[in-house]
Amino acid sequence: MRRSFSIRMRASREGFHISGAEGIYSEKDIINIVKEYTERAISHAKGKPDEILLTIETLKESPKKISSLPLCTLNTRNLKSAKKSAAKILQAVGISKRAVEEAFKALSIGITMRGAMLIDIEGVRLEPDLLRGVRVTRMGISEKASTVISRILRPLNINNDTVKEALVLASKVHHYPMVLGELCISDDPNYTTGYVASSAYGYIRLPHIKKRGIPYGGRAFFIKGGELKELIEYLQRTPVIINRIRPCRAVMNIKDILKDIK
Ligand code: WAQ
Ligand code: MG
Repeated sequence: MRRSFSIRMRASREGFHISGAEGIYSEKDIINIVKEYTERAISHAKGKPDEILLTIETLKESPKKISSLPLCTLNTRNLKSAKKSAAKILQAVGISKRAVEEAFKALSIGITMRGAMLIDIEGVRLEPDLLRGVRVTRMGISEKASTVISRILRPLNINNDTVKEALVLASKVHHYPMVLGELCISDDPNYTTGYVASSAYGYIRLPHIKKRGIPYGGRAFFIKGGELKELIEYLQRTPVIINRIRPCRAVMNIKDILKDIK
């Protein structure tokens, strides 16, 4: 078996996070990826880092190969309709209104966690470290699948690292049956599109889920019953690589999305 490596980058200034990236690669790619990640770290819009951490780690198990979630973009035009649509989709997969409200509340108090909240379907927070959350790592996309997704996203004008990396993360997360849904809002003050994801409806982009200028965001994973420790172990440690791309569609409305439950 060919060895795989998890390569991760984290750049910060005075302890504050500036940028990060990660993927799973083979040995021949290491030098190029380190160069690419370093360039990203020193040329981020948030400014120059004073520390760049690079981790290159051999994976002890071969990565699990999975498909990406199907992707689409909702036609939301303002904060109110984006929030309403997010709530509708999350409730359609069995998450209570209270849990959705809890997530929006926690995402609006202005604290940025490094990882995600875990919320049960009734709205109870389950992550062991309430300040840090649970960080998903050890995921990537094969070179072929990356080329395919770029070719699909380009005509939709969304072929950028932010979308691709969020789709890879969500595809890993929602492969685990205990995860029912996800709400994500970027912490970048200029990035106002977020998403909701679920294995039932896929990755649904939500334009205007955030007011421009807000410097915090976050992720909430909605969890149904099961072994929490194993879920966290999967999210943090199991290597997963996307090697097949499912359909990506242009702009849709909420009715059409809720109609075609997979
Ligand atoms: N694991 C768990 N939570 C994370 C991780 C991770 N690996 N990375 C980030 N988070 C949490 C953390 O609280 C961040 O503040 C928050 O998510 C947002 O992270 O298709 O850029 O990296 O156009 O700012 C959505 C893309 C962009 C929508 C998401 O997230 C689209 C984005 P960010
Ligand atoms: Mg960010």
